[in-house]
Amino acid sequence: MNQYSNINKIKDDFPIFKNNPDLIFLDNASTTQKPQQVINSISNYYENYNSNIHRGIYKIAEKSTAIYENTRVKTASFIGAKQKESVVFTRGTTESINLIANSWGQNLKENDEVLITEMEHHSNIIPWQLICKKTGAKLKYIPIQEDGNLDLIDPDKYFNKNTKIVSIIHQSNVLGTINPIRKIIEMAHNVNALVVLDGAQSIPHQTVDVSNLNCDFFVFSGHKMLGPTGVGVLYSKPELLNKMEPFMGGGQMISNVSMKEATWNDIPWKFEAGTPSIAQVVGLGASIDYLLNIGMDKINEHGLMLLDYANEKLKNIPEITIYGKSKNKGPVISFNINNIHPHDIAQILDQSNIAIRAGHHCAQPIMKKNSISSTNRISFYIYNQINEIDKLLISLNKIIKFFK
Ligand code: C6P
Repeated sequence: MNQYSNINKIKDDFPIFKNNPDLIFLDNASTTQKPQQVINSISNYYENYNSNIHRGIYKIAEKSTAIYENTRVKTASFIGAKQKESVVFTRGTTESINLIANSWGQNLKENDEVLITEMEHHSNIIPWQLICKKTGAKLKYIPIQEDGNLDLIDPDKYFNKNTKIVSIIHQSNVLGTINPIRKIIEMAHNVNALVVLDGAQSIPHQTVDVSNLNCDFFVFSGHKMLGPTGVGVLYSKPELLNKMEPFMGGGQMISNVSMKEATWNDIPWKFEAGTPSIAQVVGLGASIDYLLNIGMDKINEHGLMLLDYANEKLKNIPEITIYGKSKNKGPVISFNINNIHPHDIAQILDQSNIAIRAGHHCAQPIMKKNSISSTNRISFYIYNQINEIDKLLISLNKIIKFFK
């Protein structure tokens, strides 16, 4: 038993809920709120040892360097990476995928194939569209079925000797679907393709072990797992990172620079150009401590309990259509209400201090597949409670009545 054995107490750690006592925050897939422990770690850095890293030969600079590098070790352990050199700090999932597409993507040639899926976030579509345009490689999509699962019935249609990289969302930010990544990694490796896993939505809710999964790249953002914005992670195997060219130049990513050329620092620093997001990395470390203190299994269980509760209630409202009915889902529900625009719904809910997301959720291919332009989306995290879902349902029922 630790102080978090009572999940209801967790909310007390989040100052935003003290400052906004009526706030019902159901937009956690977009970004999560921050516990006092994370906020304190960032203020502590600025108040007590603010300094650049890897540069200063004075006490506070040595402290900030040590904490930054210790967070790399902590992050490696959090995701099951065997070496700390596998962890590159970026500004977020989007930057991590752009790094892979630009650095590793330089290997692509005409007729090579990049395989993604119809349920990707734009951050896992656009970087590949850009590099395919540059190299002449083809971008192929695994389709989504009616139920929100990927159509993997005939894998030979998608995985073949030309497939060089498979970049796939671990848990959909719209449908909630948790993809069968072990099977996908196996199918990709059978044709010698590498696998990028977009873990932006999975890492906040479940234990991910990159070594056990044997994925080649794993990417995520700090701000969706109680950490600050402006920090993310790119995990890869050292042998791959060593072969890749840098993504951005400048700062500590070099070993030696002459007027004509340069050689590169060792990994992971080869990929960390310029002054990194030091305070944000410190905050990420505090968020990992916070999550581990509660326990990822407990976090997962709580999210799924809320998901089941909300799903049961929403599916019994005839005016509501839910998108994504996979049996293996994370705590996200996208839905529409007959003839009421999601933006109207979100705006009305906001009058009752209920924050949900309405829009295409940066996943327009899913919208097009369902012949819609947007949905409402609710997404849960550790501080959400059943009574908040009940309040949401009361408001939704009122909205439905009003528009009838
Ligand atoms: N999805 C959402 O409301 P960044 O912005 O780089 O931290 O994360 C981008 C990203 C990449 N992949 C997935 C699966 C994501 O869900 C996101 C961010 C937010 O759904 C903002 S659009």
